[in-house]
Amino acid sequence: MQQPEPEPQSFDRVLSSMCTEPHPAAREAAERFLATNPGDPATYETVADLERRAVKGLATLAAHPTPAEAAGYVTSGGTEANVQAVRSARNRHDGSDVNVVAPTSAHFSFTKAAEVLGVELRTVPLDDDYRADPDAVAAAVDEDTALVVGVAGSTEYGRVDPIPELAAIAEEVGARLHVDAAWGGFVLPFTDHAWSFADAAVDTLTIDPHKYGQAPVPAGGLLAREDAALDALAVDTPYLETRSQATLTGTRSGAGVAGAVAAMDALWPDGYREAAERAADDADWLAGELAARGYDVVEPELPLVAAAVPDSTFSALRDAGWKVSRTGTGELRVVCMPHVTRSALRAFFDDLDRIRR
Ligand code: 0PR
Repeated sequence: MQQPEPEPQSFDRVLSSMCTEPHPAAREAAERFLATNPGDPATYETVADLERRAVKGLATLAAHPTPAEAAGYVTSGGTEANVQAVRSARNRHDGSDVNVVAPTSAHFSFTKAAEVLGVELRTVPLDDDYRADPDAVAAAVDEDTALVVGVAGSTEYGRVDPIPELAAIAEEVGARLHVDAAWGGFVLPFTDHAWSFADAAVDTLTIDPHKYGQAPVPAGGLLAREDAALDALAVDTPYLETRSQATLTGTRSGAGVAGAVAAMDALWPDGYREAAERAADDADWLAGELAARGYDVVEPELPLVAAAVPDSTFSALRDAGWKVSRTGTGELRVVCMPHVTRSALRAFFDDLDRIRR
């Protein structure tokens, strides 16, 4: 019997995802490159060229000093980029008893990295506005610290850590600095936060096209200031035309690479600036509306709003079809992605007000 074609869920009520509707040109480019494998660049030369363009584009966003020469590649997502950053720092560090120091706000991919790579993950407390506390980081590092992690756009509260301070601490003990801008990287260029290669001695950086970059999944991004960071990841590939491979996965998505390039071609910089500005306005509006209803709101820094709502309200919103999620301490979390329109937020408040009556 013929089954109906399953349709992906609509984005109308998705308020907590970090993915979004891809740009139409990105969707189309992804489809064209579905059967290509940038993991074999000597065979799939066009997609390999596109990947160099993707890296140059990402490096431009992240203010790399020489974007055309930046090292990096299009990963399967932020998780792979973060795992690889830890792996690179570990491989470049002298000594075997390596540790990584990260704020407790760091994404759980660092927990995976530490487990897989056999390094110690030292998580340190945040300041009272959910940012990495430089004093706590300074107290946690030692000569075995291979990597200090700063988050530029944290998953739960959208906070930007004090990257220049963290870089100085890393430098003092001979550690590298990794910035996780997986989500924030396509918004931060339009703010005055210090987060990029130009702002501090950043060694590696995660910046994901498949989040705010409006590229199709899978497209994450790993960038490095120097080639040595990627060289430290390379393994020999005896039967390929290319001699070595620095990626974690072997066969990779050419669709992700082509989609990322098409999205950046279409949207950098004006389209991304407009999206970032609209999202910032919406987040401020949302925070104000929640506060006006008496909820404790964590003031948005990037377009992500958290507010303490009762469990029963949260459940009722879920029952009404709203895809909302909660922080570790139970606050409702709304990520103002490009698909989250003001009219969707108004509909959300219509439901919230009905639930509260
Ligand atoms: N770094 C940061 C700061 C992140 O927020 C995330 C994902 C990652 C790294 C890992 O990225 P990948 O998921 O691409 O490997 N943050 C979201 C989260 O864990 C991911 C997400 C995306 C969750 C879409 C739900 C969803 O619908 O919450």
